[in-house]
Amino acid sequence: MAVLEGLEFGKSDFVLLDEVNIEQFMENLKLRFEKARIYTFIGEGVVSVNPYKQMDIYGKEEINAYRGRELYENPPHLYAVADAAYKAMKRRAKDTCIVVSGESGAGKTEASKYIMQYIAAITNPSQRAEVESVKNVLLKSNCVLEAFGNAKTNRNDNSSRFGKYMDINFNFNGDPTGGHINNYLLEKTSNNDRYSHNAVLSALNVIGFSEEEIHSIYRILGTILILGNLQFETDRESVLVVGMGDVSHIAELTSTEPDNVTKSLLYRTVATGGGEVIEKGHSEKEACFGRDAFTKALYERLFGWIVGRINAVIEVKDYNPVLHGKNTVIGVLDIYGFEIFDNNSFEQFCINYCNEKLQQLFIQLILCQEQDEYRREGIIWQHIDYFNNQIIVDLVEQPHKGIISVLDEACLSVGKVTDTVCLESMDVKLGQHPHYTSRKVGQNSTASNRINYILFSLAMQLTQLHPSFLFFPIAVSLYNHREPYYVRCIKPNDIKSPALFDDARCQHQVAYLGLLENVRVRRAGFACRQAYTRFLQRYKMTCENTWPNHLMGTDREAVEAIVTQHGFQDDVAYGHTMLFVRTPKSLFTLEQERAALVPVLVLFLQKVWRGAL
Ligand code: AD9
Ligand code: MG
Repeated sequence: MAVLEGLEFGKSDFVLLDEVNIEQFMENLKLRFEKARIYTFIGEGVVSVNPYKQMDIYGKEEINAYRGRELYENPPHLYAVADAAYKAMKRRAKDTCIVVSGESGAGKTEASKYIMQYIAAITNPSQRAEVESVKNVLLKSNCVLEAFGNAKTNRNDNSSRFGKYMDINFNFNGDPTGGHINNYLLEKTSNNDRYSHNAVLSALNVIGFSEEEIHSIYRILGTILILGNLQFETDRESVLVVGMGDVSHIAELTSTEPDNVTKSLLYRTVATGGGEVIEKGHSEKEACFGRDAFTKALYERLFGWIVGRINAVIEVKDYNPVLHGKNTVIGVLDIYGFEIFDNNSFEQFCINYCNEKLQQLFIQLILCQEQDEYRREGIIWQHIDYFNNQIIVDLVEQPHKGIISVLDEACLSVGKVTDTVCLESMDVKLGQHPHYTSRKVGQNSTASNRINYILFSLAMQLTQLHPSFLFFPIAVSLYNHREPYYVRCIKPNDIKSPALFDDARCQHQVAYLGLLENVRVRRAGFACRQAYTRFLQRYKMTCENTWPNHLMGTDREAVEAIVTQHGFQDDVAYGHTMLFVRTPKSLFTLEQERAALVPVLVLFLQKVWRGAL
């Protein structure tokens, strides 16, 4: 077990706490943060506390220390998790994914980048040019995506306003052959100047954007900027654009006529009851909503196009499974963290809903599935209670009465439904829900008109653009079939200080991330499991009774023979179809022995083939 660190740094795995309770958990987390130990394991996952200062722990030396090693040989680190996912992919041809979660500013994006850098550093030892170029694009794409998709908020100076699921594809050698980026819900309410123009330009060039494409990006950005500042005025019942110079400028940038611009800003097309299509003028307020929705749509499309363009460069080409073996994947999921502002809009609703979905998946995979598997396999197990946030997810997405469904209904009749009607409908449908609090219009100063604004832009998006959050379930199902590895990020304080561990804030995050339950399940359970046949195949050479073939009745008996010969029978339980191992140390001993035997065996077989034996 991670013995390399002394106890003065606390326990390097929460599983090793003397007692699993919130006091001990918090004490350990705080001690480690204060001793600049920002990572702590929970089994194969890692808890990370944002240090808010540069740490000297991401260099070549650390990369080499973690490369190809077992999880518990080194102190906890992102690299240990990245390496575990990589090994699972390489050794067992498993598709894996690393899910990085935590609230806004907790360090998810930084963690994802270190993970990507680690994977890039340990692959392609022979420096093949085509693999290097894939790695280059994958790494550079972060800079471009952040330049267009991040913004300063009061929670995080470099906040991701989009969710990113980056897949890296590998060949049988374990070298990256390509990748794919899925982006979800770009929040479009801010622009960002954090990224130096030159760095972004150079990244665009490396990725392969042509001069013409880069020029088009700037034209669209110009349009968005001017459009966002357009004002309207009402002159005797009709609505006009203030400042026709801007309209001409937009027309020029978008290669159209000024008339088309004004028309699309001031009118909408409506179908009458008799099937006739007419143009109806906007009110001043509607024109403002339309302008905002259009600006956002343009920005979203630009961003989507950039992501698509990067994907076209890195997509796996000419992959022949017969020649190249199974194409395996590691995904890294970095979504916008849970956030609450003083004024929360539809975006916060979507962001927080996504986070609830992620937590639900974590619960399903780590807590439910784990316990289900023990039950299925007949392993004696004491059930552990945990808060299941399914009830919150239901509040949002239940058919016919969830919040989305109420909003949907209201969207179908925009113009007729007022804020009050919509809120009342929520009260009727959700009033009995234990986690629902009724909101009355005017109850707080920001609520009025908010809903109408939300509905209008939602209606625009639903009918025209399909906001990507609706596709979030696809992201969820994408990683449902993969072996998940978790990085759970914690934000130590709200003032971005490297020296402050705000106990209450941290404890709150530990609670809603379900970390204590995670430790309990992990501790009561078994770190590793393997089907008998697979276990036998891999380790039969380490036991004289099973090599080259066993003569026992069943594979399970043969596995028992291996376990007993290596003396870790007290560390395992036998299920119906698989072996459960409590601590990874036992498997590690077996792995080492196997690694030592493989070359001897190869030599032996070579001699047999040459007829020397
Ligand atoms: V949001 O949901 O996108 O708003 P993130 O992604 O969780 O949020 P981010 O990774 O952007 O947070 O981290 C916020 C800031 O914390 C960074 O800009 C760094 O200044 C700081 N940070 C985070 N992790 C580290 C780290 N490992 N080392 C040093 C860090 N600084
Ligand atoms: Mg982020």
